[in-house]
Amino acid sequence: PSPLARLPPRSSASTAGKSTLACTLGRELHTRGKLAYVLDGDNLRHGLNKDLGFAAEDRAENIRRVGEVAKLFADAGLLCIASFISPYRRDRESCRALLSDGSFIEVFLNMSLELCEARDPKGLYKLARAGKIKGFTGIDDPYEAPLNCEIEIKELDGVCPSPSDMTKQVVAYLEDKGFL
Ligand code: GGZ
Repeated sequence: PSPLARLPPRSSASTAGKSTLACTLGRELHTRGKLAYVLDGDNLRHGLNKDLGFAAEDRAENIRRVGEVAKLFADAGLLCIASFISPYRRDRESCRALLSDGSFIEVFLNMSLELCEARDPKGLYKLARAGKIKGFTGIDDPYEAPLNCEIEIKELDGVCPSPSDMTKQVVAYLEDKGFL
């Protein structure tokens, strides 16, 4: 199969399900005998990108490095799953331009702010609403929804699809395009 680099699920911000989907999808790909690796804030923002914060230029640099790392993984023949907010369209498009045609698959987790905020497992929205975190995506920082994503996963009647249903949607796309 052609190398795949996927960048990046949207969330209206945190808690839209991007990390959960990335993890479930990664496991499904491994089960199918594919080499896959998940890039996530948890493994990049504590290491390679630990010098970066959340200002627009830092987010741009975060995603630029993610794209370059994803490209290296793709060159090595791995399926790379990148789950970042990546709120700016131009940053996502720069990553798309790095990769060969068809190998950048943008997955848009189209979840409402209400749904994300209602979950809030780390209490980050609460802190952002209280003004204790500034520049929080969805509260006082923008999210530019994609105009041309390959896959859009939507909430249904105010409920986020299960990780398994989200994974099925991505797997169906990958099968259709011959990656699996
Ligand atoms: C958005 C923030 C912020 C601000 C800390 N805005 O739920 P989480 O905790 O684990 O996911 C969020 C994560 C986003 O990091 P990314 O590297 O994906 O962001 S970007 O692509 O925009 O560079 C959240 C936490 O970091 N977090 N402060 N101000 N999310």
